[in-house]
Amino acid sequence: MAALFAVLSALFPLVASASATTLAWNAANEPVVVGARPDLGPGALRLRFESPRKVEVDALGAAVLALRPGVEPPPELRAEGTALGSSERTWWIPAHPGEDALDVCRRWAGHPAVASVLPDLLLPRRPYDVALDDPRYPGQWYHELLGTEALWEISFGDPTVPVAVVDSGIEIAHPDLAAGIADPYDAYADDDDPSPDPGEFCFDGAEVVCDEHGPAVAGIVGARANNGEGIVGFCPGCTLVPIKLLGEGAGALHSDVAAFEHAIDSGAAVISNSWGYVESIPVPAPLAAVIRRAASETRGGLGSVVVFAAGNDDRVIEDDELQAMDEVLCVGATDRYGNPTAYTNEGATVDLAAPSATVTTSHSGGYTETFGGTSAAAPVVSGVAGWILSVEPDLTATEVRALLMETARPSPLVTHDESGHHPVYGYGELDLDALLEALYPETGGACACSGAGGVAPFWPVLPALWALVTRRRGRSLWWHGGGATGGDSPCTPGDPADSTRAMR
Ligand SMILES: [Ca+2]
Ligand SMILES: [Ca+2]
Ligand SMILES: [Ca+2]
Repeated sequence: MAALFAVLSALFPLVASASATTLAWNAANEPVVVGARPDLGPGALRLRFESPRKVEVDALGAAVLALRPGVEPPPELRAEGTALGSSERTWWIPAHPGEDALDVCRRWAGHPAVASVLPDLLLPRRPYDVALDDPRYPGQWYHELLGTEALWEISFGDPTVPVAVVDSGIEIAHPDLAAGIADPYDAYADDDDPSPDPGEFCFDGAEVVCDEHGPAVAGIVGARANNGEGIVGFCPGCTLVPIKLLGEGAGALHSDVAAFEHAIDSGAAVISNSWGYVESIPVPAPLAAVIRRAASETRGGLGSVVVFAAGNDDRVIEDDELQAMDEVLCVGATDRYGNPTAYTNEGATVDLAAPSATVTTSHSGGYTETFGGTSAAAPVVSGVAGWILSVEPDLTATEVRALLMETARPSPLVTHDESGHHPVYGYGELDLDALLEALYPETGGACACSGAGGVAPFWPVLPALWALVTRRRGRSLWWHGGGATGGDSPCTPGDPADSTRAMR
């Protein structure tokens, strides 16, 4: 019965999440017969179970029976049933002529050898593969590489979790983004439409919309799922807060700060950044200050997970740069084989590597298969962070960053140092299997029916779990006070207020 409940829980997650009561069918508590289903064979019925909750389901004209422990199959069972396994502990019994599914059950329900019997229910299965009707989803190789569907088995993301995308123009009317957009802002022009403007980043003087960067990043984070359109982002159920920061030409520092202020005002759970300064400069102090506020003050003090791309200059990141901030999750890019991309920046402050998600949304309602750079890796992590906060909304930003780093998989292609770090891969490659293992230790991963409430209580088990993870990986914990919540300014004042910024 417990197994059946598990199956039913998987089938009807909304109904089944309330309690762990078994489905109480027996001869004394029969389902209601809704009608016969002769189209499904002799004795088939449509049944409605009233207890412990309403479930309406078809049954073939047969029963499935389990024997009590240690009881030999009685001869009359052998005569009319078929064992479902070599152990002969479970049996399938077809209805006699003129009987229906319930008649068979009634005959066997009171038998002293029988532990449980149920009609042979036609329970609609939910496949492990998430059914997706997005036509370009099969081309999104990085979801297959990472096993993202295992996350979506649990949740597509919660619309109460806003993920801010700070980028170039973001096409808020894109058919694969529009339904998820809230609170759009253009920090570059200080208006409320962050869509790319004609002529931006066209490079050939054309006065049409050319810029795909913003839509591409936003799509990787949160393109809608199952809308019959395009692709699927990592957190397709999260809300997207598009913030345009980059336009044609240099932007001013005040717009960088205003972008983060808007993210804070929007209650952003995650702030995704696939941009950086062209020159290696210390992070301007007012920007550092607003990023620290975002990382610690949003969500009632839990903070936003601030993600930055490592950058694409194939150089070492200085410790005082934007993407090197303690409060920032710095993401390098790998290819589909786990090799580092040729351009990805490196250094002691790289936290994590993720695949460069090349297939994504583009401008003018279109799609691209040639997006790239660390710009395409950071939003992978941002989307996953949005997913984490969808299922575990009480985690702090520091805890989410630490969780992602602790569950990252050291690259087998290089040697990580004794603390588990490598200048290119950081603490390793994003590992969604390990992430699920950390969040759902009892179920070992994706299961819509883990625990009675659907989501295992995470926080109480985490310290022990991390001790385990740490032993296994031979590296130090990244915990509160372990360097992830630094309050000292790593930057120097007096930075240029009008730095140019780069994409890709
Ligand atoms: Ca605008
Ligand atoms: Ca879609
Ligand atoms: Ca960092």
